[in-house]
Amino acid sequence: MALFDRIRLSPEVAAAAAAGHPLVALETTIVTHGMPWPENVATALGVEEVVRAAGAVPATIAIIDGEIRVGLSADELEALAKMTGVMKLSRADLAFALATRRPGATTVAATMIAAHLAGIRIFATGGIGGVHRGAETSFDVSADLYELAETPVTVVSAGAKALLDIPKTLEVLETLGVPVVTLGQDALPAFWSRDSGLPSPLRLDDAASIATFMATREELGLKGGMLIANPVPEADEIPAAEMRVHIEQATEDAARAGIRAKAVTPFVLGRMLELTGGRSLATNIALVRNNARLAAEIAVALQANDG
Ligand code: PSU
Repeated sequence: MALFDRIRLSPEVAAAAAAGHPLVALETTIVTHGMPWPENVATALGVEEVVRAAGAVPATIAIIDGEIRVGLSADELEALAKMTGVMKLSRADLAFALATRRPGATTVAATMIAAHLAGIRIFATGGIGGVHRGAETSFDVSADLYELAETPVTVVSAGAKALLDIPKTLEVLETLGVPVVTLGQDALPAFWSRDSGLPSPLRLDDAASIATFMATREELGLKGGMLIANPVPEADEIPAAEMRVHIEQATEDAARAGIRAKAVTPFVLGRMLELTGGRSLATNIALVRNNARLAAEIAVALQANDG
């Protein structure tokens, strides 16, 4: 079976690709494993609108009926958001879901692979996976980091999720040659909070400069993507000092419950929601929307450079 039999573009995405319009890839693990119903589907649909309003076309990615679907209808998105037993797919099991026709949501790593196959260079998410706390004994390091080193897609995030070991995550990204660029400030953001307490390796101040940096890496023939860290808007942030207590509690709870590997991030995000009385979810929604806007602006700037 040829590659084109495995990928199906929605009519909106196919028309945009044919016309050379800016496209932004969006993932679905955040829908199936990152947020509860019904906020998950409302957020996903709202994020698509943010991309459209900023002049680009959203391409939400999932695995349905043995195909990589690039662009979902509202009904398809809602069905996926309600479904139980959806696989959380990364590089290791993306093809497994296709081969066995299991429904699958794409993580950052799998979305990057699918976006690249579809010719999309920019992708917006909430926060990437990274090196988990205690990785020195658990070896739990997200495949997202290795994908950033391999696949030429720029990922717009609010930083690595604060539940991770952020200094170790930065070290691995540096070793792998992945640029980490924070928008508009010197400090690396930490997902729910604007300041991780660590300096960002690189800083740029607008979408056009990010597009120029991407083009320069392409000119040099450097493989892999890059990570953009876009601080959550001030009005929506929860300060790091306040989050620290909840993160410690949630990770302790995960360890006590014997939660491991792929299940850790969804469990901890769910516990954070309870511990913060819903505030972590409101902040998560705000930061994803903020990232979608920036990703669309970068896609528009890239197209202006190309044209
Ligand atoms: N951003 C969010 N919520 C999420 C994710 C990102 O706001 O749930 C997902 C992404 O799909 C990312 C995954 O790839 O969490 C990381 O999972 P892990 O830590 O198991 O690699």
